[in-house]
Amino acid sequence: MPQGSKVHFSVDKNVSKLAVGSPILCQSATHLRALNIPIGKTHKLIHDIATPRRPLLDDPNINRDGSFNPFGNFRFTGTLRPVYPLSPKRQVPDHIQLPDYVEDGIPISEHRRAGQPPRILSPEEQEKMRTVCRLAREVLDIAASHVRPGITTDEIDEIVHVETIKRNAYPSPLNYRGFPKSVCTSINEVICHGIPDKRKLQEGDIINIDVTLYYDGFHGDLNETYPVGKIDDDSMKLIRTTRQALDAAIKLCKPGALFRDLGKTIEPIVRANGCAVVRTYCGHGINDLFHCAPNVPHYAKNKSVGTMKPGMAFTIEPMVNLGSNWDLTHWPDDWTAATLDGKRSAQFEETLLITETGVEVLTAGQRRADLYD
Ligand SMILES: [Co+2]
Repeated sequence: MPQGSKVHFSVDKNVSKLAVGSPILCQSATHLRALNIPIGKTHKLIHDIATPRRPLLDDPNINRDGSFNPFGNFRFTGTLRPVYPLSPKRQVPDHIQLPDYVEDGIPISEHRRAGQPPRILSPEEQEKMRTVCRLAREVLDIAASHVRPGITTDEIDEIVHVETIKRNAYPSPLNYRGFPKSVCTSINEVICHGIPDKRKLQEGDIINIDVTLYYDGFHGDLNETYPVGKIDDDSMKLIRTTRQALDAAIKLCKPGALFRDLGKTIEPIVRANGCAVVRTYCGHGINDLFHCAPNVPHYAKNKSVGTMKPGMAFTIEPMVNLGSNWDLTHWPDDWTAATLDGKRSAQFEETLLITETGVEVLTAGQRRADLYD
């Protein structure tokens, strides 16, 4: 999951605690008043999002099965639409160790340690990073094996959630800054932070699955972009270019290398293939915090500070758009980041550890034939 300038979900604290889809949202206004929950625009908004609708003959935002697009007045940049209602909030059993933001969505320790230099992990902490990153890779690979036309992103979310808990880990995205699901699923023109919903994958789509696990006090974060069935040549080139750019950046990582130099390698590869690097979201430090220093931009001529040192863990996760436009806009859900021109976007992410002699790709997986051969 990239770090960046996400617009924070600005609902009243009492209301934001309620999961979309939670039965309490469908109680009467009197009931909400009795629970001391403010009623107003926000409640109406959440109520609207959480409730299936009856199709009207002339409403293009309501599908025949009662699912619907909750942002009918929004000017979408491409053809993808959200398909609501979201499924109810998934539960986490009591024995799972939880990060600090689970209750209220606020990663308080990230705020507390903001501005601090990147942490150097002890050998024991490095071993914990290895473990959680291996588990995260297992979960991503299982989720990816289910990618096919007809599966919904909510079904992928359920797979990620169940497989994460099977490993006694917590799905880090769940309620992180209020994110409603256990994984990010970003389709076609969505750059990142797509919310799993009832939309079925279609032949020719591309989908990024971004998995983060929290286990034994540490986070492990990775993502990959996959074709759904047969995809067009531009989409395949986009995916391969993005992977190539990440691989080239990883090769630079070693003690003494500068974080600001990674973008200098990524951007020319991307441009040479007729694509653009997203500037709004960056890679990030990762350890007992989900997102922390260093900031890792993927574009050239960035001013990121810092030198890589043994024991630092961070992600590199370039987001690459087809064409020349790197800019993005957010859907009214305040999460989904989509390209401005509606063209497709791809991403790959690995969590890395700087060692005495170079770099260890903690989330490394099997070589994908469709990316290299
Ligand atoms: Co990330």
